[in-house]
Amino acid sequence: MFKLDEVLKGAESVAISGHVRPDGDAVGSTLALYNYIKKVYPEKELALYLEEPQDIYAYMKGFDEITVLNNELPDKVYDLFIALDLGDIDRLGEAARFFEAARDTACIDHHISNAGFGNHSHIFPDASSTSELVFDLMDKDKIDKDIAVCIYTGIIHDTGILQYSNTSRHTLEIVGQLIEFGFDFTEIINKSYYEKTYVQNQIMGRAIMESILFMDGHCIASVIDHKTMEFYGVGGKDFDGIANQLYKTKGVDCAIFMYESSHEQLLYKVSMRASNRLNVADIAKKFGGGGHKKAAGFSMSGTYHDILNNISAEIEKQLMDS
Ligand SMILES: [Mn+2]
Repeated sequence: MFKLDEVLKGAESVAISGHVRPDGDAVGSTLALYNYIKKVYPEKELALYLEEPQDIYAYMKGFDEITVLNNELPDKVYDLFIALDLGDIDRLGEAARFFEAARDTACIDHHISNAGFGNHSHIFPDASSTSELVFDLMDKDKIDKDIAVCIYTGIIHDTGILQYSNTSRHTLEIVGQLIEFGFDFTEIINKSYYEKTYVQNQIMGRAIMESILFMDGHCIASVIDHKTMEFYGVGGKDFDGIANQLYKTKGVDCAIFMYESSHEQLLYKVSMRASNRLNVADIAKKFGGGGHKKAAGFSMSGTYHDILNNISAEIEKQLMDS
């Protein structure tokens, strides 16, 4: 736990970043903090580094000021680097170089898999989102409508629009304070959360159609291979919501969705969703990934069937213990 003002004090240059393949919470929390520091400490040199965010988030202030991570980054040493919404430095991607070079480092996060890193850490696995933690750290009088929109976005994305069990009374009280700023929250939910492109809907349909039920109907799994991705012209960012949709299947305790992230290396990106009977954060951690008890992910190489067998063995162990 730390005080934002104290961590920022003395830092003339500050860099902020969130996890690779940034989701609503990663984009929302980093932009909220970026806008806040820019407003409260205009004298500080400030940069926000992220992997290219989806343009569904372009309504947030500061979106155009994000430095998109690519291979031509400056050799810059920041006084302070703040990592948000990630449980492991590896999840910073190319921004890790700034973290390693920085004179001082801080971490704000809510992943249960976060063992703690950085000189200052603010890690609360019970928090709905990093955006909620960012709100807690801010001086409430200095939050404006633009900052509120960013925090709101992060909270609704990480709580499945205030429905997951990570939604607390505190979360709802924050949301109550945020909507008093008078932004169009219905529009934010529709455009950034529900809206899908035609091919995104098609690929979700395909994943559901070809899914398989196993373990007596307790598990559901689906895979999208490289060939199918090429056919539809889709990539990692087009699969949001598929694991959640699979999980909605009646009787299912665990949903597994994977896609081939590298055909050459036979590498799959795996997303898992689970009921109270399982802790998929533990499974993800075992395979080098991370996340939350009910939603986690990792990458694994091998064939689809090998990977599924590896995961199934872990699920079986947990179901037997539960
Ligand atoms: Mn998050």
